[in-house]
Amino acid sequence: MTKIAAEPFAFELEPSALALVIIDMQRDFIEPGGFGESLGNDVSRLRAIVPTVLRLLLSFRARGLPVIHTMECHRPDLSDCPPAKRDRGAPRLRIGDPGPMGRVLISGEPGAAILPELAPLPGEIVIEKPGKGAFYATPLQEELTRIGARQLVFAGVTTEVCVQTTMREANDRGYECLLAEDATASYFPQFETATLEMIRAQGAIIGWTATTEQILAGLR
Ligand code: C5J
Repeated sequence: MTKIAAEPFAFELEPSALALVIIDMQRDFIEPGGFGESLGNDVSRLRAIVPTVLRLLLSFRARGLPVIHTMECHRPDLSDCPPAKRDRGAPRLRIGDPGPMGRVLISGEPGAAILPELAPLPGEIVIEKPGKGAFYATPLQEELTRIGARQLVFAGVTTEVCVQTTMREANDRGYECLLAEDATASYFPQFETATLEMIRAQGAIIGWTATTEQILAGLR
């Protein structure tokens, strides 16, 4: 059994059951002018992980391993966006409002798209999700069952919101979850650090963490 040097202890790899899940690497969260910036966030921390996420993505593709991309977005009529989500706070732009990259977080709009350098290839699974977690109101569970995935490597943004929510949901469903520490980011460095710590605390209560280098060394 191959092992990945991970925290809090080695992750025992089952390559035939492995998939990469890249969470919400969308223009609206990562590019200036998008939804993330309109909420008052500095998007540069998120932008900085793009080369590392790309490295992970290309490595999985090169090994023929499955890749799943998620996107947080809503239907154009907002029928899947609870008013409690859209109306909260006083952002400059709300979900569905017209912005510099089209309507904010609406499926099919330029801002909701995944960054071009990380764009899904034909055949890769793309999950559009209305919530923070990627299992809620999506076919993710069915897709993972279809491809036989039981171990999930996670990357993407933001660490403490959509990445952590999805990892927790996956952990409850029995998946072994490994977060690529340097291929995830938060607008808030302290939340990123705290999330990594809480995931691996108490004997990997949610899952494992490892660097991209450690993960790729385990895949060799
Ligand atoms: C947020 C996400 N932060 N993808 N979405 O609203 O984490």
